[in-house]
Amino acid sequence: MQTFVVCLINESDQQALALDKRVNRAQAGMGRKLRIALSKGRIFDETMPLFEAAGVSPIEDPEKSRKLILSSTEPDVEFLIVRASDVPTYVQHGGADLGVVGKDVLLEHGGDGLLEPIDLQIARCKLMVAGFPETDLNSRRRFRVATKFTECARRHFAQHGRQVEIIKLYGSMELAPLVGLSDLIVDVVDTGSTLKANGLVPLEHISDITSRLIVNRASMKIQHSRISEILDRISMAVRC
Ligand code: PRT
Ligand code: MG
Repeated sequence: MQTFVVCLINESDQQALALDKRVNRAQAGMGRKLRIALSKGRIFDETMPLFEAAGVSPIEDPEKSRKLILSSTEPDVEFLIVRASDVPTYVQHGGADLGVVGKDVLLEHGGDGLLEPIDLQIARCKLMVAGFPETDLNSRRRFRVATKFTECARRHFAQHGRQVEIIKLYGSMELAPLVGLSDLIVDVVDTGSTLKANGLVPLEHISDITSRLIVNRASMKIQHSRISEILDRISMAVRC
């Protein structure tokens, strides 16, 4: 006869177990190179001058190479090329020790297991509610909101006491109101020209956005001196 043991653990035990797992993963990573997760495109282009000034940059161009792990000018550091929205996940779970990510992605993901020591002050934009110019946000109607930032949108409208229906999209949010899929969108806006080209306007500000350097909390404990030294060099580059 088989015996099953059911073990009930409370929330603080669960958090301690999750931290233990992260520390174990970070310890397992001690023998390997330090990993920095970056996305291609805007973040990569704007991060590189800072990282070059800090003396740590990839020796291959990710736009020309199909490699997802790139060696760097520092023998004990490598770069991981991942999708922008995946950067916090890689860093949170110890697949990478550090990462560069937009505050928009971070607000959406949540900061569990992550430190956010440096505002790199790059890829500046604003997270906004947008829609047609005649929209009255204070009317009592239930708006439909298309966005990839579903958690941010939910929080924002709840804070304003507005009832909304959130529709999850993965891109081209500006299209949704044009075809009647939604009344509003929540998206990042830089120059505003994409909104304008589609007959939309910014209606409400949610948050100013810049890119942040994030660090796995357990990696920071275990490899404190190495990571701090790199953070100091990057902070210096941001200040210059
Ligand atoms: O493309 P993918 O879905 O893989 O990821 P991503 O879109 O998150 O990555 P990417 O590289 O486009 O953006 C990375 C980060 O750059 C974002 O997380 C933001 O923090 C930041 N950033 C800064 C922007 C913009 N400016 C920006 N303008 N991200 C996106 N846009 C898009 C916006 O979504 C809209 O479609 O550009 C359009 C608006 O631009 P304007 O200038 O017309 O207002
Ligand atoms: Mg994009």
